[in-house]
Amino acid sequence: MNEQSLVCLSPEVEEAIRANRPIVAMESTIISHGMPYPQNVETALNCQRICRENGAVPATCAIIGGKLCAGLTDEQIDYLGREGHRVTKASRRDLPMLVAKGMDGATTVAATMIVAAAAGIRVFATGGIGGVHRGAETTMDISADLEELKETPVCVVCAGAKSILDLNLTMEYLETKGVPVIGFGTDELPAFYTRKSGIKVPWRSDDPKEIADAINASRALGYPGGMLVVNPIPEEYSMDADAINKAIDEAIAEANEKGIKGKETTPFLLAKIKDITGGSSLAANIRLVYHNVEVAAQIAANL
Ligand code: PSU
Ligand code: MN
Repeated sequence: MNEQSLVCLSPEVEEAIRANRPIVAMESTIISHGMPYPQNVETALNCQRICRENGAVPATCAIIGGKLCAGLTDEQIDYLGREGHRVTKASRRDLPMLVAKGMDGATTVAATMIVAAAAGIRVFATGGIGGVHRGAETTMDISADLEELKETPVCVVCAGAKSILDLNLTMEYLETKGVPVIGFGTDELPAFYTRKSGIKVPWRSDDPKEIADAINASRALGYPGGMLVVNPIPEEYSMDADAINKAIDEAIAEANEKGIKGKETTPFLLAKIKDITGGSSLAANIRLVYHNVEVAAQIAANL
């Protein structure tokens, strides 16, 4: 068994890698655990279309039958969306046993980076990354996504992180790990549903070509890890900060009351926030993902 024997590429992705064409990886936990059916499947398919319209080949990633798949069929995407929480949410620590058992898993940001890197894909678009949870000083709940950014050479384009997390601690953690964080057209870390958090990012770029140059420089420097591009939600879709923060506080209070822990925490909070906001948070979430796919495709085109 070697890494390549575990990887399964769709014909389109295989051809794009051979021809050195732009490719954008996408995750599948966002499909199974991040959004409800059928909006999850619609969004994933629209992301692939938007990616193609912007000149890049989409590679939605998942573990299927114990293989690390880059590029899924529409049927596989529909399956992950319908199964929802019945599919294993797969992060780094889950891949060895999923492979050994020949199981399916929907990949988080961390696991999608592993699949993308194994396939030779260098840019990845998603909604939000995992980070340092509020109260992590006692729970130690810190997403494996942050360690992966330090270790695996993939550039992740996201809309920052939701303030279900402690955004200050998340930035501190990334700084400690030496992960380059670049605001695309912004000096501030976006807070997913809103464009601002009041937290400065170390670098700003307004040019996808410049970000592609930084990816190449990171490789030339021999850095093992990736890069985080934070791209604010478009103004017209951004939410009212007070309303969304109230919903987030309520969701966190309920999670604490119910004793929700570990890998259940993020999916629980995402679903709760959607319920409390009557679906307006889902609409914003979908729009920001589309925007991230566009920017990721532009970066990939310049590599
Ligand atoms: N944040 C979101 N939407 C998501 C996730 C996070 O706004 O769908 C998912 C991503 O797959 C991310 C994962 O990688 O949750 C992080 O989970 P954890 O905190 O358990 O590492
Ligand atoms: Mn966690």
